[in-house]
Amino acid sequence: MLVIGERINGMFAEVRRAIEARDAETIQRIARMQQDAGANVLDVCVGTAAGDAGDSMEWLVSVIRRTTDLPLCIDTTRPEVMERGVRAAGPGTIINSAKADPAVLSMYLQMAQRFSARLIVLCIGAGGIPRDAAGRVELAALAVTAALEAGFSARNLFVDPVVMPVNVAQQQLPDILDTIRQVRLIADPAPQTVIGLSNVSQGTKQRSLLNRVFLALALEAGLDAAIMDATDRELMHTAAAAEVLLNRRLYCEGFLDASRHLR
Ligand code: THG
Repeated sequence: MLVIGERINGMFAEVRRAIEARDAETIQRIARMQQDAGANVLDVCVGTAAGDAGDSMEWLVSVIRRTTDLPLCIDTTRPEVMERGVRAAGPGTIINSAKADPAVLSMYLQMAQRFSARLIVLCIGAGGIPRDAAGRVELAALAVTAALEAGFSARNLFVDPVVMPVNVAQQQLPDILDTIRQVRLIADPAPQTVIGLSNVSQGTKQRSLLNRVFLALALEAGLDAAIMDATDRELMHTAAAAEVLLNRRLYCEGFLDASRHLR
C-alpha cells in the first residue's frame, strides 16, 4: 500500500507554531521522521495557521523539498493555495483534493495535467456526502468519466470515500468499505482508492487500536493508499501483516522486523 504521512498538518499545534514562526527545522525533523518510519508520500496541509495560506504552503513545500525527495500530497481546499503548493513540489505530486462536482473537477483535472500530478477526488457532491455506498460509487463513477473524457488516466485518480469518525457516523463505516470494494469495478484500469485513516478514531480514546483494525479491514476491501500516522509502529506493522495475509506481499520469516524496509 501507499503510506501517505499525515503529520505535516497545521491541525497539530507543533506544526501550526512552526509555520507561523517559519521554523524550518521542526518541519524538516517531522518530514524525516515520517520518511524513516516508512512513509512513501508526505501530506502537506497549512490548516488554520495564521498568515497567508499560499505563502505558508509555498514555504512548507520548499522547506520539505530541501530535506527529502519523497512525493508530496498537497492538502488544501483552496485552488490558489493548491496551485502554489503543486508548482513548488514538482512532478509526481498528489493534489488533495477535489470534490466530485463537474466544474470543480474539470478545473483540478486541468491542474493535474498541467503539473503531471495525480488527483484525489472526494465522494462529496453538490448534496454533500452521500449516506450510502451506492451514492458514493455514483460520485466516483462521475469523477472517472470526467477524467477519461479529459484524457486523464483513471490510474492517476484516487477516489476517497470520506471516512467519518466512528463516534459520529458509525453506520457509515461498512458503506465506506463497500465503496472501496466497488470503485475497482468502475473502469479498467481502475481508479485507486485512498482514505484519511485517522478520521475514523477522532474524538475517541482507543485511537491507535481503531486505526489499526480499520486499516486491516480497508486493505481487505482493496484499499490502495492511506493518509495515516506513519510514525505509529503498531499501525505500520499491522499494514505489513495484513498485506502478507492478503497475499499482496511475500511471506518470509521476520517480515514484521523487516516490514519497514519492504515497502
Ligand atoms: N481525506 C483526504 N485528505 C485528508 C483527510 C481525508 N486530509 C486531512 C485528514 N483527512 C487526514 N489527516 C489527519 C491528520 C490528523 C488527524 C486526523 C487526520 C488527527 N489529528 C488530531 C485530532 O484531530 O485529534 C490532532 C491532535 C493534535 O492537535 O495534536 O487526528 O479524510 N483526502
